[in-house]
Amino acid sequence: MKPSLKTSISSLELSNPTVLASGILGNTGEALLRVAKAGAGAVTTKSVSLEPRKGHNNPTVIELEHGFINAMGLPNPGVEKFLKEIEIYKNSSVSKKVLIIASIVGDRISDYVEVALKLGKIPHALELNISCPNVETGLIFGRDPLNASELVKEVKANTELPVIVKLTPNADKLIEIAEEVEKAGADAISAINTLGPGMVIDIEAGKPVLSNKFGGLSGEVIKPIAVRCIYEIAQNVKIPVIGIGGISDGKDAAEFLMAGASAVGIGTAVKAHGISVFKKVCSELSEFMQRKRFKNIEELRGIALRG
Ligand code: RRO
Repeated sequence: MKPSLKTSISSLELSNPTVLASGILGNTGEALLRVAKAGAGAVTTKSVSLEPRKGHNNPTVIELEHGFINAMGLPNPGVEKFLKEIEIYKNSSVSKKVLIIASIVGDRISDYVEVALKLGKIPHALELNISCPNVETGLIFGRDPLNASELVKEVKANTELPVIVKLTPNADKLIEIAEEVEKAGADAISAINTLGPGMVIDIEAGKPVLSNKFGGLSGEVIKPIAVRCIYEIAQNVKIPVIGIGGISDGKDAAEFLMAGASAVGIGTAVKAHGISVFKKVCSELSEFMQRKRFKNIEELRGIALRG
């Protein structure tokens, strides 16, 4: 019999564990619908802020041998405008089966709260992005357990939606932060955001390639760090974890699930290989589970923690 790929993240039921990670194809309702129809179990929007943001000047993304480096600088049209895109998604019947997670970001707690209030119950869940390496304020919450905890408490007090908190690998107190956000009421954790900051220099021009000079690394190159982060987070909290970082095939997904993740976020691989990656990851994961006689995701989840 074919294994079941169903999974859940808090109250969110997913038909399979693949989730479109924030930042790729998450700018419009139409693009999010394309990803949902291509087989994702859930989709996450690009991070949205209270006011529109232009982002950094080009070049903002560079392809490397085994990944990407980006310093987009949070470009987005602001929550008022973005709400319409989420509504486009919600008005499609696909949204009943493939849930939409709104990634939100701010410079201060009141920004996150206002964005959450404006979004109301339109998305199915909120993801608090406290981990963007490309803006000064991105790490105020992501690197400090107390700030992260305060933020989660305030947002939780102002929304009825499940709250997922996206953590950064660029924090020396990762475990403490995970524990604090759990205590503050977070419903789930997603990890990791991009690694860094890193830098690439154009040796012909003798200057950094990114206009922002520094950027966050994503893709295959960061996978072992991401797996370790998920393993350590899952060892220390009970809330579900969405594992993200360099996942592009069924084996990668199995690795994150074994490290304790309940679902897997896919971002850079969509950029590199297209939206067929969701079906590919699911069919390869299913084959792997069948070969190893895992009947469902729950049997696979966290076995490396116990092994
Ligand atoms: O827009 C960005 O520069 C960006 C964001 Br919000 C993020 O969370 N992670 C990232 O690598 N880039």
